[in-house]
Amino acid sequence: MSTVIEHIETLLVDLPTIRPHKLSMTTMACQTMVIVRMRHSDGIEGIGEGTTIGGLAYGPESPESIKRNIDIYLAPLLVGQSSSNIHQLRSRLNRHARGNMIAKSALETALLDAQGKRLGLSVAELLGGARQEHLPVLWTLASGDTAKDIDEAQLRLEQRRHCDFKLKIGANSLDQDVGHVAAIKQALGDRASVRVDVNQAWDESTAVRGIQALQDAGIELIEQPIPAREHAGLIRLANRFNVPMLADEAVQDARDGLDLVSGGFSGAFALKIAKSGGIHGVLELAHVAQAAGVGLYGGTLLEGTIGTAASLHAWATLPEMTWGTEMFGPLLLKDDIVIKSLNYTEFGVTLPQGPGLGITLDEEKLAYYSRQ
Ligand code: MUC
Ligand code: MG
Repeated sequence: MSTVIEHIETLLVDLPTIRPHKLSMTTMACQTMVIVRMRHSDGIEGIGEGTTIGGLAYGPESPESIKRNIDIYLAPLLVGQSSSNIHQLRSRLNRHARGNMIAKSALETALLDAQGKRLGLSVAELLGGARQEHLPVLWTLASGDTAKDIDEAQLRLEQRRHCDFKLKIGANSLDQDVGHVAAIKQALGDRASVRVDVNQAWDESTAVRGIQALQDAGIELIEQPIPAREHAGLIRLANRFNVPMLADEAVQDARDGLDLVSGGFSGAFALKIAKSGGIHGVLELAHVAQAAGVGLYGGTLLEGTIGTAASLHAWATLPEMTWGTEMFGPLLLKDDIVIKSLNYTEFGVTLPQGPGLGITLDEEKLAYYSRQ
């Protein structure tokens, strides 16, 4: 008899951050992850993670809605189904439930983790094999204080932890933001690549002024300067400046990617398993980017170790990413809920080994940080 999905449990897990993390739309002091535990009839458990930023500040799914929508709508579509045909299970979810990409991503991760454990293969191996075992990882400077950000960057450089930095801007006036970014770039000089993420905060004319000043200051990449839906504006900015644009909120899945490139976009796409409903969806977007000559960047919604590991298995199957990755989520958190944390060395992270994700839950920590 074939293996079936027997039970799906979801847990809300709150982990404090090591310092306030200031973005244009919210300041985080804690990260909330939705952890999925999916038990199969062969006794195997797959784990997954669905995480967003700042409740409903970043996107239409909140941690609480992810948990409830899995519990009430998505889990019943999977329980009792055969465990191993992941494409069929994805189609079933998509046929019966619109949107909910983060929730679907968490479930697909748990399915892949279980399938890998069942077959004795890592998730990257299930996807055809890893082309890279060590991936570059940048760090986001977002304390909200220029001097603190410079100290933080110097320390990361000395530790050989990170040499690429992304600055979160858009919450302050344009002049303040440009002054902050230029001071950090000047302090770090050629030792570091400095990029900015505006998280949609500017209108197009502000973006024209801001990007010109940032380009003059030596900034290497401008992420999502204007609202997500303004594809035409993002294409105009990409064509206007030498400094490349990184589409993030504007590009959820392969369809968005196709719209942007067919409209004349050049630059790079931030890939995130959470935006695309999981690993298979995000790889479809990556393939559109590759075909169109758009650069790849491994993005995060500040997931903990489980979501970060899932993303790493996906990125590992791609050729070298033009802009590296930002898979630093676990480093922003004060503690972890897994037995063995990811290994961050030499300006990057190592792909975890072992069947499935290669990650084991720490039951005590999980119980301690789970919301009652
Ligand atoms: C985003 O929009 O890129 C990634 C790193 C970070 O600090 O925030 C996220 C979300
Ligand atoms: Mg972004």
